[in-house]
Amino acid sequence: MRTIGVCALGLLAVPAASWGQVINPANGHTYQLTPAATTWAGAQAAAAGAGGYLATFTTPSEWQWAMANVPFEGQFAVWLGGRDGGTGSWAWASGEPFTFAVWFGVPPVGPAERFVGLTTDGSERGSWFGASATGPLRGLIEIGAACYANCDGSSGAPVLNVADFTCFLQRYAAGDFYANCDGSTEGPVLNVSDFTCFLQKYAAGCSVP
Ligand SMILES: [Ca+2]
Repeated sequence: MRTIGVCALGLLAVPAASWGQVINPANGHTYQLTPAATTWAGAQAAAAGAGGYLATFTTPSEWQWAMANVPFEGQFAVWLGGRDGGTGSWAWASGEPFTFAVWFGVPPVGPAERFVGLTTDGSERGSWFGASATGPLRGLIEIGAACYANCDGSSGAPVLNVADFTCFLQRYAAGDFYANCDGSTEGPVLNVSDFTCFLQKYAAGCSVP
């Protein structure tokens, strides 16, 4: 008997996890934490695996919105996507211009302070700091609005094709937090709503690589 289908996949047991996602209505981007604390590079890899990148606060309003709305899940600090090439010239790994910062005190300098962290608890909450690459911290992932459905990360034309469906099914079956398209936080976190969500995002297209 063949039972593979949306309904059968919807019954797959997926462990409960903290996958709280929020969408910023101003830019349509999704923000969520990496599942585990790791190095800055590890967090960046996890962000890429989720279809995004370590968060870039390119405007004061984006930072303010995140501090008010992202569930930081008890973390005292998280990685952002900024780094210093060693010359005191900070940059976002995404390539966006680094035009704004909320350093606690003076801008960090030195080889032990080249990766940007965001303080998410205590009296310095909201301020940024420089840290060594090791952490470990969880990372704040930012996922662009139009590209969630580009599951396989392809850049050719068309960007969205059947490979993205296969990719989504595989990641769903694997319990990958990418598949939690609707951002639900209560079990089962992965269910049929995530298929509906994926289909809607696929239909909406993916115009920005
Ligand atoms: Ca951003």
